[in-house]
Amino acid sequence: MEEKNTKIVITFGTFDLFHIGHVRLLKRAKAYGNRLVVGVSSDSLNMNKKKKIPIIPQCHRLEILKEISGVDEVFLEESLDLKPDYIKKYGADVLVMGDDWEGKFDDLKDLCQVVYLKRTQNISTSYLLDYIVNR
Ligand code: C2G
Repeated sequence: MEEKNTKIVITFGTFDLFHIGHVRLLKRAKAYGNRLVVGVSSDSLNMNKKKKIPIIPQCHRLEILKEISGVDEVFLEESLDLKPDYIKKYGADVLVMGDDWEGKFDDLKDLCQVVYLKRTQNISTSYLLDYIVNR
């Protein structure tokens, strides 16, 4: 049986106002394999989920993620419920998410390894937004 020498990692995010927390999550995620696929949540998914459209439009967020070293492929995440389909479509061996999602994807452990990583402290998109608005 031919040894599968690619280990595919998948992660998901909005990555709005791209910041150091996003960079460190992607870097640590890539360390779980040798190919990193990133699902970037669409503007409409965010409108449905967070009742607000991201500051940076999806086409720019996709382009930014595509240019991050260590990211091998990006795609538009259309729904939170499609993760099993995306994991199968991209042949992911590991799903990596920040620990603000702790336990939320344990039901996917029959499809792939599921890893929650500690978030980077004291930085977030909402914090940046508040800072900019109240500056
Ligand atoms: N993150 C982090 N440290 C921060 C901020 C974010 O490690 N200070 C991580 C999050 O935990 C997440 C990723 O960076 O794993 C992207 O974060 P967001 O853009 O906030 O994405 P989110 O709204 O959590 O994901 O299917 C999930 C959706 O795509 C939305």
